[in-house]
Order: sequence, then C-alpha cells, then structure tokens
Amino acid sequence: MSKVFLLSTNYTTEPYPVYPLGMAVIAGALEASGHQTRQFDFLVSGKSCAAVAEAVSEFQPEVICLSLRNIDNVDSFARESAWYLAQVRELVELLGSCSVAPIIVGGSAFTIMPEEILAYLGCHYGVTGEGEGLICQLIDQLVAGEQIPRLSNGESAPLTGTRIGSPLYVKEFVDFYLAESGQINLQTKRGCPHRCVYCTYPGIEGNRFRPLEAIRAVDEIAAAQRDFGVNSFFFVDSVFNDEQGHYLAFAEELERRNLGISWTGFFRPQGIGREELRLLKRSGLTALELGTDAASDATLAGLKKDFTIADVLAVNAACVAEELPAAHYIMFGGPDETEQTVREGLRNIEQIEASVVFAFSGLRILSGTELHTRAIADGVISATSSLLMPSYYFSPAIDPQQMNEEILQTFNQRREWIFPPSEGQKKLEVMRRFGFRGLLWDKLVSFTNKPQQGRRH
Ligand code: B12
Ligand code: SF4
Repeated sequence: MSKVFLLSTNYTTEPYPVYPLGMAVIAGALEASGHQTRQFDFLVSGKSCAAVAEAVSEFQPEVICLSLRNIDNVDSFARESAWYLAQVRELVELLGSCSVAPIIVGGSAFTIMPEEILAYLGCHYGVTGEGEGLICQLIDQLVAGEQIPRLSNGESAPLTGTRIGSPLYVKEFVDFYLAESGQINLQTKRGCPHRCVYCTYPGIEGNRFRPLEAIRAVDEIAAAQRDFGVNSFFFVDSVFNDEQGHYLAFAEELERRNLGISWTGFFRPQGIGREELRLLKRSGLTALELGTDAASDATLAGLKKDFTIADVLAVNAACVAEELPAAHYIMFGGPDETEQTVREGLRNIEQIEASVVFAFSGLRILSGTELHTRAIADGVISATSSLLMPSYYFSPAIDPQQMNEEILQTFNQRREWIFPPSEGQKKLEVMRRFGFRGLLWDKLVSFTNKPQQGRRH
C-alpha cells in the first residue's frame, strides 16, 4: 500500500465549475487496489497554493498524481488570456519544493499533447488516455524502486464494461459543486466512432462506444443520490445517443428505477425523434446540448459531420414538440467556409426554433486531428508550429473580422443567440448572481411563443 496524493489542477469556472471526475476515477481505482489516497481540488481550495503545500506536507505522499483537464478555453477571442498551463507549472514547482515524491500527470488535456505538456510542466512521468488500469501498476513499480517509462499509454486495449473505473467522490467537493453548479457529473459510456475533423475525443477515449452496463450506471447514480444527496447530473459521454441504442437501454433502466433525478448530456443531432425524447424525458432528461458544429451543409461536410441541416432541424423540431430546451454549438470559419456559407448558415440558424445557439469563431487546432493536417496544407500554420499556445483555423476563403461582424449583427437580435462566447459567460454570471444554478442557458428558452420563434424581434 502506498500513499498517493491526487491534485486536480483545473481552476476554470467557464461555463461553470465542473467536478474533477478524472481524478475521482483514478482515486477510486487506487483505493480499490489498496492504496491510501488524498484528493485535493485546487478550485475548491479557492486556488490556494498555501493550502496545496500544507496538504502535501501533512500527507507526506510517496507518489503525486496530477490531473490535467484543460489547456485553454478554445475561444479565439480569448487566446492566451485563458491559457491554464502556466498556473499548472507553478503548481508543479510548488509540489517539488515541498515533496520529493515523483509526480505523474494524466488527463484529457494531457492526452492531446503529452510530449510537449510533459516537457513544459516538468513532471517526472506522464500517462495518456484511460489511467485507472495502469496507474496502480505504475505506482507499485515506482514504490518498489523499479524504472517506469517517462510516458506510458494508459491502456493498450480500451477498457470495457466492468473494467471502466467508478468515481470516488469526496463529500466536501460534491457540496462545493452542488452549491456552485447545481449538478455533478458521471460517465455512462466512453469513446466515439465518428471522425469529425477537429475533434480530439476519439483520440482521448478511443473510437468505439464502450457503455457501462445499464444496471451498473444507474447503480452509480443511485449511490451518488443516497450518499451525497445528488439529484442532478451531467452525463459526460462524448456522444450520449449512440447509434447502437445503448443510451435507450440506459434510459429505460433509469426510468424503471424511478430515482427522480434530472440530467443532461451531449447529443449528436441526428436520428432522435419524439419517441426517443419521450423516453429520455421520463428518465429525467431536462435539456440537450447538441454538437451541431456547423450551420450549412457545405461546412458540415467540411467537418465530416455525416449529417445535414435537415437532420438538425428535424431533431430540433422534436425537442420543441417535447418542450425540451436545446443548445446548438456552432463554429464558424472552419474548413470550406466561404462568405456565402456564412450567410447561408446564419439563415439556417434563423430556422432553428426555441433553442439557444452558442456561436464560436475559428476552430482551435489540436494535435492528432485531421484539422491539424488541413491547417498545415492550407498554410494556416506551419508543420513545425507548436500547438501548446492556442492557434485557430480560419478558412482561407473568409475574412475573419468581416465574418465576426456578420455573426454579431445577426446574433445581437436574439437574447438566446450567443456570440462572442464571453457574452454567454456574462449572461450566466448575472443569472448566478440571482441565485440560479445548473446549466442556466436552458432558462433562456421559452416554449410559450412558439409561432414567433422563426421571427426577429
Ligand atoms: C463533458 C465535457 C464538458 C462538459 C462538462 C460537464 C460536466 N458537468 O462535467 C462541459 C460542456 C461543461 C465542458 C466544458 C468545458 N470543456 Co469540456 N469536455 C468534456 C468531455 C467530453 C468529457 C470530460 C469528462 O468528464 N470525461 C470523463 C472523465 C472520467 O475522463 P477524464 O477526465 O479524461 O479522465 C480519464 C483520463 O483522462 C485519465 N486521467 C485523468 N486524470 C488523470 C491523472 C493521472 C495521474 C492519470 C494517470 C490519468 C488521469 O484517466 C481518467 C479515467 O480513465 C471532454 C472530452 C473528452 N472526451 O474527454 C471535453 C474537454 C475536457 N473539454 C475541454 C474544454 C476546453 C472545455 C472548456 C474550457 C470549454 C469552454 N470554454 O467552455 C470548458 C471547461 C469546463 C470546466 N469548468 O473545466 C477540452 C480540454 C482540452 C483543451 N482543448 O483545453 C476537452 C478535452 C475537449 C476538447 N475540446 O478537446 N466540457
Ligand atoms: S465531434 Fe462529436 S461526433 Fe464528432 S468525433 Fe467528436 S465526439 Fe464524435
């Protein structure tokens, strides 16, 4: 048995604070294999370096595990102002000053650019991908004085079913996130088989859907409800509505158990009709976040989305009919965007009824994606450019400034259309000050004026 200190380095509160689920899963695996853990959440501590130092000095760990969730906030207007790694490097230096324990870093952000991040942060070791299987073995080896590789892949074969770890929640953290965000998070499946050009998710989680057994997933929800009083969840699956229909089996089990919880998640806007939505609603679904991603058929094809605007409008109509608030996330300026597709896209958005639309300008280029290759081919960046600091892809066929002005002109006309992203953040902060908690964007949707929703104010 070894003493392992786990630190969640994430401190951003955009769009709201999110429970450090990656750290919780790693802690769960370590405890299950007999290690003694202490979890520390930098955000919950009030971003206090003194508290980190005190906790490490008091716990005297043999190994330190760092969980790295975000690099930056993927907003081209923010760029370096929302880059989180400098603060994390300071934390690594601090840990080195108060402990001799080796530091292992992992997490979704780490997995995107492991070599560069490991070098920048100055940690001893790094683990990419799913960490709960390998970490226990690595720690045993380290504590036994054996050599381990500087960088390891979490799993040679993706974990399935019962091998996917369960989170070990900490009461103090749950209370903090419930008070700040009104919900905590859970995962019902991993992976995504789609190949959208900009997306890192299949690289982080693998390109196959790997669901938890429905009974086990609902057991975890029931345990969080029983042990911590959680009644509202975000299911963090890359895509909740898998084509195989595991999500429906999960919803049926959730409905059968009648726990009275509410939940939301990320959906792909294709192939969900009113019947599916009715089942999901009975199981507690209160709102959908839709990965619409582009606003015209040409730019959807440019992102390799494999669905069309007609699919998006059909899913949206089903949401409106079932009175389920939906938010569409749409990025302008991606591959094959032209002045014409921007205008066409804005006209298409006007057809999306009774929903929130979050628009983004440019796409963050991340390692291992097809967009990275395309950005080099289109001359947006060079093959040797580092992606550690944010770089954004803008189609060479558009003028980004002119595009932003056009989006702004259209988006200014509706309070539920949000651009630039910082406007959304401001709206959420006002609502938070008024005591609202949860997703918050769903409060911007109204179903009472349905006939007017295609029109401008
Ligand atoms: C769901 C999700 C959201 C939801 C979260 C809802 C909620 N209540 O939790 C929402 C929409 C709110 C959101 C917001 C944001 N997100 Co987000 N999100 C995700 C997503 C899809 C899943 C994250 C998750 O919880 N996974 C489940 C847990 C269990 O997995 P995990 O944390 O990766 O941990 C595993 C491994 O990484 C590893 N591991 C983790 N820690 C450690 C530590 C050690 C030592 C080891 C060995 C291993 C290890 O083992 C764990 C178990 O296998 C990921 C993409 C993805 N598929 O990973 C993006 C992702 C994490 N998000 C990202 C970003 C940028 C953001 C935002 C900054 C965007 C914004 N401007 O709003 C915010 C920040 C939110 C915040 N406050 O931190 C990026 C981060 C990378 C980057 N580009 O910087 C990702 C990777 C997506 C992307 N664009 O590439 N997000
Ligand atoms: S954007 Fe969504 S559907 Fe496409 S690869 Fe990423 S997670 Fe899968």
